[in-house]
Amino acid sequence: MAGIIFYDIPSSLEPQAWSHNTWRVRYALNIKGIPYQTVWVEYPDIEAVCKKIGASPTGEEAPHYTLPVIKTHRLAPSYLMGPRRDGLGKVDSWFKKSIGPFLTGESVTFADVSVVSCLIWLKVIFGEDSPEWKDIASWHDGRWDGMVNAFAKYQH
Ligand SMILES: N[C@@H](CCC(=O)N[C@@H](CS)C(=O)NCC(=O)O)C(=O)O
Repeated sequence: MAGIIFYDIPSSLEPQAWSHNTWRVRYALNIKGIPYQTVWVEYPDIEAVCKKIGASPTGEEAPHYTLPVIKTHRLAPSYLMGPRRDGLGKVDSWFKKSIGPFLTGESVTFADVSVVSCLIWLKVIFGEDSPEWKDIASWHDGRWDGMVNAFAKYQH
């Protein structure tokens, strides 16, 4: 299933979408090639649907609920994490051939920087206390958490 649900307002015309506000987002998603699934919401139902999915009102008076709204799914961790673990397994095999703590030995090289940049990215987007980062930190005998920690002094 697409990771994004896009709430749009239907018409009986062809194409079904009509609102310039929602077209702005539909065009943007299509131009970027981002997959999404449209949920059509009749105009009188906009407020109820927004409240149901936890979307914030766009106007403060009343409050006023409007579309477009997009909602992102949390993708199943196995979908995200399996390929990451496999990819890092390959990197782990390179580390195992090294005679030091870093990829090419005792000193940090740009290869380590590339690896740690991906790791810090995952740690930041998932969150330090997230199940996803805790999972990654447990892989390959804790190598990845160790690498991020080894770079802590450069993390500013
Ligand atoms: N600030 C919003 C406004 C969107 C907006 O006004 N959407 C209209 C449809 S074109 C709407 O949902 N109106 C619902 C209502 O007034 O009850 C944006 O630009 O996305």
